[in-house]
Amino acid sequence: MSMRWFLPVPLACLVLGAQAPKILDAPELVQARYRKREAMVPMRDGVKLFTSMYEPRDTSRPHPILMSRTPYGSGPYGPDAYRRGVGPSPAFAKEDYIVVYQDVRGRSRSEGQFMDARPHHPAKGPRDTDEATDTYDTIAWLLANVPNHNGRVGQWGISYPGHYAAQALLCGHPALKAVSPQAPMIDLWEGDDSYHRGAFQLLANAEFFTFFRSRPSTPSPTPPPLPLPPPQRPPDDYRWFLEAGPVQAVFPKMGQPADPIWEEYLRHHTYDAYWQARDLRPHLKQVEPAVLTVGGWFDAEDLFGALACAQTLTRQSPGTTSHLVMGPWSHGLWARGDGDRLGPLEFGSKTSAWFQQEVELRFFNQHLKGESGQPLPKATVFETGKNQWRAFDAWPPRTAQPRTFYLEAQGRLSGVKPDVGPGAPSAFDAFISDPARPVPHTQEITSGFSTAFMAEDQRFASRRPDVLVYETAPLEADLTLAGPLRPVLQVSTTGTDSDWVVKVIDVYPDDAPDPKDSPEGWHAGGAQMLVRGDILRGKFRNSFQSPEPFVPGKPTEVAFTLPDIFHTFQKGHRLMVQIQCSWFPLADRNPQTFCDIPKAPPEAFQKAEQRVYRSKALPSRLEVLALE
Ligand code: PG9
Repeated sequence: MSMRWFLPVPLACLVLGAQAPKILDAPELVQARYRKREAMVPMRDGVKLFTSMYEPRDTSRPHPILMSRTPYGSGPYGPDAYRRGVGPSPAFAKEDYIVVYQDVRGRSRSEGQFMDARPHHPAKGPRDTDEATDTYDTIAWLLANVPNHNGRVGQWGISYPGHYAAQALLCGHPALKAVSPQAPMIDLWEGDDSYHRGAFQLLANAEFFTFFRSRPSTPSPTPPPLPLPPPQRPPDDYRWFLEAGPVQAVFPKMGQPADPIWEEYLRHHTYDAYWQARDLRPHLKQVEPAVLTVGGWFDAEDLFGALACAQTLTRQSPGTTSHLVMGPWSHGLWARGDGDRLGPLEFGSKTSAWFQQEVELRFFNQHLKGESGQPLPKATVFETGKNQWRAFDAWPPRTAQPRTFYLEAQGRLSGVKPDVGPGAPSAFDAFISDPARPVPHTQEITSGFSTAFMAEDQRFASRRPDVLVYETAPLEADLTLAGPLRPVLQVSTTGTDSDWVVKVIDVYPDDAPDPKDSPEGWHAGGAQMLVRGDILRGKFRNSFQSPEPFVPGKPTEVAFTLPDIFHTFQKGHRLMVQIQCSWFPLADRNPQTFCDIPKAPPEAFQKAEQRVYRSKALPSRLEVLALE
């Protein structure tokens, strides 16, 4: 039964906005409270990993260990160089955890060879290693070499460090009692950073690999070469990437050698053994530690991973104490900032500070310090549109009911299945998809991977002839959607491949009032605010491993799942669906001819006429879960 109740936290805290705890926001304050040590920790194969430990100077009682493992550098380096703060958030500043930071194998000051999202190997020999054994060996070393610990270890991390936290769940060390994978990469091809259902995440990867320069493995723990300076691009990525042409021309145009991992990503453009080996989901079974998975509804990088981690644990590891928190956050916003707004959206409370104090700190204190108190709910989820936290005993909520919205003529979206015959002239909508003029993913004229598009007004797109728009009449009552969204499109194309982008949008009434400090030039009246959008590369519609061409002109079903939402479309608003065949430069362009896209020559990029059917026999629709 889902419980509509405020979380076990003083309501005033929510209404007044959780007061961020006093933070140790300066190295000297950290140094006054913690003693820092550094060590090269030996793994079972002899490789040593750089590890720094911040040990509380208060030795009057034993303290738990809280660890984070990173490929981004765990500096500042040097026993006298202190971090500005220690732990997952300012709420931990005075909690006196023994906080440990480690460079993963092959990165920064650690020895060994780095491997991107290193696959987990369940069956290993005594000297074989992976992230699980590196975590196990590190925990064993810490317990044997760090004084004054209480024998209990936790791990946390956001994004790539979140991925290593998820990998830690597989390590099997009995002292590991609590883990918080936050925006973890779980499947880089299906929905996390590298691809989304086969569409290469061009902009994010171009940005990432210009700073994450993977260095050739060097056995000595010497600092990696400084990253190449980020390439200077003119402030218009849409134009810059369009003029760059096919995706393999991007790094040469940046004047930089292509990064080896970027090259690896492009070589593996289907869901082949390379990606299947990196999918953590099959291994998330019989997980012993308690788990707090954290994600953001507006996270453009690893929203998929957070939901996949939590839902896989629920399905495959029922004995695990597993909690999910989904807040109104972009990537990692829960660990910084107030979390009270995002672009034009306002959330009415300091959601990040509340999460840090009332959820994350409680989770670790309960499992690592044995603090009593009400256990966290199974799911603590922020309801956008109503701006309230809600707790459920399952996610999606057990009481959410399936509903279907059908595409109809004149751009209508309704709960009524169309009864138009298949041959009727009005049984479809059509547009020309031109790879030379792809639909932008944002109206911003910008350079760099801005994630503002996740909560952006889509009126710039709905005015284009190559974007189909369907919307309900003004809602007569609030409509709350809670869970995944599943577009089921009946389409045809004159090409042999195409991408399909579906966006679910909250349309504000024309008289909607502007928020108090709304962005310059934006008005709430008539706004078409993106709630969720995602993409499927059409040739993977039936199989991620074995792409199939479209038969030109043949009606074909294209169905996929968009990541969950928890959003109330308020009475008077409209539910809108937009459909398009490009989302650029967020995703690379599809030549719309069936080919090895990373190697596609410019001449492979062809216009195509796209049809979306909406007849009785070919009903295109959006399947949702609605909460009464
Ligand atoms: N999610 C980010 C990322 C990881 C791996 C590849 C590309 C991006 C990150 O760690 O921030």
